Order: sequence, then structure tokens, then C-alpha cells
Amino acid sequence: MNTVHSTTYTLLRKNGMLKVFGNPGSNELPFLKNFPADFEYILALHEGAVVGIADGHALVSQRPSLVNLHAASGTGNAMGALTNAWYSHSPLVITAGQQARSLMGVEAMLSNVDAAQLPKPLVKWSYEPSCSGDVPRAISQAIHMANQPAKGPVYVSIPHDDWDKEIDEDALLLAEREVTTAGTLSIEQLASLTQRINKATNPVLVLGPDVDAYQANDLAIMLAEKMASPVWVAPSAPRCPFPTRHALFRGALPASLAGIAQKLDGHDLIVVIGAPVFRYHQHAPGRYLPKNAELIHVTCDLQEAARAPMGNAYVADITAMLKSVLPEIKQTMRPMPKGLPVPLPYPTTQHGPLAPEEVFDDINELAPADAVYVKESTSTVTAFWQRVEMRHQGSYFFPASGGLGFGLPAAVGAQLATDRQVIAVIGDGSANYGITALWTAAQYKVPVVFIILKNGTYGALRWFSRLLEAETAPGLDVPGLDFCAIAKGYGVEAILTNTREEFRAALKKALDAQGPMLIEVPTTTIEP
Ligand code: TZD
Ligand code: CA
Repeated sequence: MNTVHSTTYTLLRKNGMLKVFGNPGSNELPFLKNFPADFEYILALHEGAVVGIADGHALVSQRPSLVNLHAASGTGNAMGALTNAWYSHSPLVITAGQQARSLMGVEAMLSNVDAAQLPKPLVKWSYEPSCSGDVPRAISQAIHMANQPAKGPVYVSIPHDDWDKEIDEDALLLAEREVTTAGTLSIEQLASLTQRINKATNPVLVLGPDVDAYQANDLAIMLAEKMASPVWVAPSAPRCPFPTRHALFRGALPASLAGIAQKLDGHDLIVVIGAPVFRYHQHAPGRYLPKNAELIHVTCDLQEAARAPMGNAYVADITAMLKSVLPEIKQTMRPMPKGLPVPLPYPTTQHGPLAPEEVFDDINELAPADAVYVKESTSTVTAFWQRVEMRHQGSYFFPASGGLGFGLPAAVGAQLATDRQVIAVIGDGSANYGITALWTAAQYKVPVVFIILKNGTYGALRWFSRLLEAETAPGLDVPGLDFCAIAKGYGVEAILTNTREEFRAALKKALDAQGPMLIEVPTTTIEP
């Protein structure tokens, strides 16, 4: 007999979704009972960590992650993490257990009232099936919705008495389905785009996270070299789309109107690929574009295209677009611009806390060339981009909405998806929002290197408080945290390092370790 339960697991298996990231409650137990042996349940102790881990896994594996949350309260705890999943186009299939159908109306304990409404507007699609027979179809729809461009999180609420119900064998047709989209440029679009690029006298490229997400990094290098144009990373960067020591690399754009216009001044054409136009942050008023500049925007996300305040947009698959555009772009005769100078090694501090720059120099020297960095220390963004060389696709992840609590869990999820070494570089403020993910790292022996930069303060907010003339604001310091004690409490080996020598020795040890290790390093406060 086929049940909703057996059919759903067949569907998940066919879609390669063999991990369930969750934190269970009574509503979810009927889904989890008779858990098939080829599936793995990844338990995290708070739903923010559950979604962060699933997000990191989806970003690195490029596959949808299945999340199972507990009713409304579990969903509520996960909402902050959903802001990041939404902006990073993470394909998360989030399921939440619902009360038994006959008890929902009286609002028995654990009823998720108006369940489909709850996660909006942070999901692409949200649904509660109207009957048990519709559950596998709804999950199938969720998978395809999540995994087609622009990818993103989706939500399905499932009453717990549905799982045992018998279902028609035709429901298994769902497991055979494929949904694909093409999304290439039309002949007319291709001609208008390439003519505009070939005509430009001083073009500049601005690359965003979806270049990295669609593994179009090498195509972007070829395009940049043909155009001999400088390459900037789009502001508020959650990923690294371009090798940071390439001669054409210029760094990440500042996240303000005035800052962007200033950096791009002098260019007649700005080509933005795989990013919103733009993800501003600081309010520094100014014109959208430098004088006499035109902007072309290529994105896989219709919403990104539609909401931009300037420029002409092409909505297309990033990889397919680059493949069709490249042969049409003329190799320019303009000379290749000179590369940025590599920063000099930061001098070693003799007394007192290390500078973050020293820590980054050591990471850059000692970490494997293809390390995956999950970064969530907000005051050290520029220093990190300058000092830690990133060469390969999938080398860098930062919370895409700016919502803290992504980094520590996402590093665990990323390491579950790759053999490359994952290194989490996390601030002493940020670490607390996702700290329980340490337990998951310990229990599942996930060999992440966690580096906690401890400056005792919300460093970026210190900087912002000057920008906003709000220096008198309370609540900006976080003294009295002992991350070694916290890590040990969750079962993760930890070392406190006060000197450069101690840090280097600890990092070497952590890189060789079979399981997770945390390094706590007191640092000075610098500016983002
Ligand atoms: N809460 C959440 C969930 N997300 C946020 N972004 C903030 C609060 C506000 N916030 C920032 O935007 S940066 C920051 C906070 C609290 C400071 C982070 O401190 P840190 O990093 O120690 O992790 P730095 O390097 O000291 O800035
Ligand atoms: Ca800090």
C-alpha cells in the first residue's frame, strides 16, 4: 500500500534530497517515524541554526535542502535565517508539521494558524495542502519552485495525520518529473546587448553572487579579459564571483549611492551581472549613476530586474547568457589595466590584542588555496577581501540579508556538502545568534575551523554610530564572553590564542583536525 509517507520519501530520494535538516516536535513525529536508512537526519538545537545549516548546505551543494520545522514556533524561530536564504537565492524546501486536521479549527495546542501566511514575504511560495492526497504533489511543487531561477525558499505546512493515509499509485509519477527552464537571450536581445558592449569606450563590469551561484566564474573572467574592463564586486557582497588577485579585480563596491557613483566615475557603460542594482546599505545620498554612464543589468531574477531604479535589464540564465554573449564580444585593443597592489604583510603586534589584518594574513598563508570561507564579522569586511586571496568558485559566503546568525550554522552545512576545508570567520557578536550549531558540528564530527574574532564590541555598529551621529546609543559592547568555555560546553575543542605564534599554531592544528575546532582570538576593532 502506498501512503503519503512512503510516496513522499520516494519523491525526496528521486530528487537527491537525502538529508533532513530539522528540529522536531510532536507534529513532525509521524513524518519522521520509520525514517528510511538511506536518509540522514541532521539535528540542530534551534531553528535559526537548522535553517542556517540547510542554507550553507544548499549554497555549496547547489541542490535544494529539505528542512523540517516545528509548527508556528519553529517557523518563527527560523524567520531571521529566512531573510538570508531569500536574498541569497537558496533553494530551501521548508516543511512544518501542523496539528491533526480535525484539531486545527479549535486551535488545539501547536496549531499553526494561517500557516501559509506565516513565512511570507520571505518565501517564493507557501502552501498548506487541502487534503492528505495533495501532500506529495505539494512537496513536489515546492521542490521545483525552490530550484528554478530565481531560486529561493518555499514553505509547506503538513497536518500530522496525513502521513499514514493511503494514496493513489499515480502519485508516484511525481517522482519521475523534471522541470527545467531555458532562459537564454533571444537573437534581438543578444544583438542589442553585445552591440552596446562592443561600442563602449570605457566599460566596467560589476559582478554579483549569482555569477558564483551558477558557476559562471570562468566565463566572467573571459568576458572581462575580452573587454579589458575593471571588475567590481556588487555591494553588500554575499559571495565572491571573481578571483581576488586577478589584474582586473578592483574589490567590492561601497554600499551607498554616492560611493558607487564615485568608484564608477568615468565609465560610459556599467554592466551588472548576477546581482541586484544595487544592494545599498549606508545612506549617503547622491546620483544613481556617474555622469554620462549607461547601465545594463543581467539577472536571473525578475524581481531584481523590475525593482531596479535605473538601467536596462535582461532576465536570463547567467551561464547561458555569458556563453551566448562571449563569442559576440570583440577582443578590445584597449590596454589591460594594472592590477591592485597586494597588501604588505601586517606587522606583528608585540603587546595586546592582534589586529584582524594579522589574523587574515596568517589564514591566507596557512589555509588551503581552495578553502571555503564563511564570514560573519561585520567590521572586517574590507580587510578580509584585501588580505585573504580567493581563487575558486564557492570560496566565500556572507549573510546575504545582513541578518546575523547565518555564519556559524552555514559553515557547518557547507562542510557537510564539501570536502574542501570550511573556515568560519565569525565576530564575537555574530557568533551568539547561531551558537548552538557548534553542538551539531560536534555530534556529526563536522571538521569546520571556527575562528572567533573577539573585539568585545559590535564593531560595525560603532562605525555606524559615528556615521549616524548616534555615538551615545547604548548596547554596543559585548564584554565577558568566554567562547572556549561555550564551545567546550557544546562539545567542540577550543583554544584561546593571544599572540601571533599561538594563533598560527592553533590554526595549523585545527586544519589538521578530524573534527571541529574553535579558535578564540582577541583582536582590535577596525572599520568596515
Ligand atoms: N541582529 C541581527 C539578527 N542582525 C543584525 N545585522 C544585527 C542585529 C545588527 N548588527 C549589525 O548589522 S552588525 C552587528 C550587529 C549587532 C555587530 C556584529 O558584531 P560582530 O562583528 O562582533 O559579529 P564586528 O566585526 O565586531 O562588527
Ligand atoms: Ca565584535
